[in-house]
Amino acid sequence: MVAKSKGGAWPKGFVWGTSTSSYQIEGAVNEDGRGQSIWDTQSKRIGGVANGDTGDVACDHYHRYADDIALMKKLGVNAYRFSIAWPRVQPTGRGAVNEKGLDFYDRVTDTILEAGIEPWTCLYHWDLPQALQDRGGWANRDCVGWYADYATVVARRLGDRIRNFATFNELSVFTLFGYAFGWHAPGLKDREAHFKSIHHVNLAHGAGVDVLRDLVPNASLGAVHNYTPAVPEADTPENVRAAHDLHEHWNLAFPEPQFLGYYPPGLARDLEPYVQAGDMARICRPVDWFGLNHYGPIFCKASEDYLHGFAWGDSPDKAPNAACGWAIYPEMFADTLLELTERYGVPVIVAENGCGTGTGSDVPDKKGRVADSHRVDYLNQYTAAMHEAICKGANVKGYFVWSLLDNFEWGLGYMQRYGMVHVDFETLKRTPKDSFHWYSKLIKGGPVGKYKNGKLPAELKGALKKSLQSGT
Ligand code: IFM
Repeated sequence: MVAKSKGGAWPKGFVWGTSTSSYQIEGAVNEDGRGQSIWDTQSKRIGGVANGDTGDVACDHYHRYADDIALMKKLGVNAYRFSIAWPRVQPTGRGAVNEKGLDFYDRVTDTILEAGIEPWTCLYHWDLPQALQDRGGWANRDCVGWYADYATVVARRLGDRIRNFATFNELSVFTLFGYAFGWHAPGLKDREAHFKSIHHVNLAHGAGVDVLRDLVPNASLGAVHNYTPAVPEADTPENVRAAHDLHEHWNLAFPEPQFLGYYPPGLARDLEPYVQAGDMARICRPVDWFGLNHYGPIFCKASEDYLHGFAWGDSPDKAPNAACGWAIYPEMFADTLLELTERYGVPVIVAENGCGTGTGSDVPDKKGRVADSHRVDYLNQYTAAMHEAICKGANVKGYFVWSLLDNFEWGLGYMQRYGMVHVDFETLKRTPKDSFHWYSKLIKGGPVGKYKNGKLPAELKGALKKSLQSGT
């Protein structure tokens, strides 16, 4: 239990970290035998990524990992979450293993450990080998076995030094955006493929947990979910219904079967044709924590233009804004932490939280200072809300800022920056921003800030309640 003090008191052994992912920072896409991923394909497709940006070079972390880990040491984090690129380990996703790819993750792991930082590793942060997509990707049930084989290779190689593994990152994002909305790789808008991908990713999670439990001594396992309130943008029956459906897809599609052994009602109906005898038990394997990625609520609306009838809507006119212009509701973060503690009964690790800003912001001044007060403001408020939730009983054991470095932001390319370290994408020079120094102080026990209690208008609060209570 944490003392109910205003600042500085965090649970003993609290994990303070920062997160990155392979395709977003590594670059070196054609080096040392790496195969192609679906994001190589997506970024080379006209219109696939803003400005035609690609991850070909990204932050060049493949060559600069030692400098980046030295920065983390300076930052003072005790944990670092990174992901492994499946196509570096198995260039065609199946069979032949690429030793040079594994060697890279060996070097990264050893350097992290030498810096006194604990590695937290995610097996899948969206860069599926293209060769597997050519066989249907996650819409093909065989992908479950391919993933289990890949997990086995990684566990055998790194499991002697890494015990914290996430099976997947943001399962609902890459399935929804990749198979239903067409925004992300593999760029599909296919109802059946989307439903199949949800179920197969759930099965792969279960298979991954089994492999890691068998092969990694003292393993600490989980999946990293996005979970955030889905608020109707206006209180109409259509929007309430849309929010209900979005909540099932975004928040519940993966945690419910993984922790509770069943799909939420609407999805259960849609997925029924693909669920075989014994599947729910295969998915529902005991894990050690709930990985939470949370940035802010989604305001949503009904729309026939999207496959499932829901779409992103507008935030309320008088929404509380962070300095970056985002509508922010830190108290909803606190509510989410309490809700997850109660619903799933395992510790929560906040695996991502952070603030993205657009082109033109986060620029070093003449003296080289990057004064990202918008990010400091955001992080201050969200960590204060987390502190409050912990004091009220939320079982939160760790917090990772997204992200260490400015990086390749998927469909937005390099337009949006999330880093506590500025990256000049011409020279690749790294410059710690004000938020880097702020986070460093927080970790050392600096004061917990205050948050402005951004309240939802009563009408929307009512609409949110209706959507959560409505049947399908
Ligand atoms: O950059 C992404 C990350 O890959 C997944 N979570 C959200 C981040 C910011 O959009």
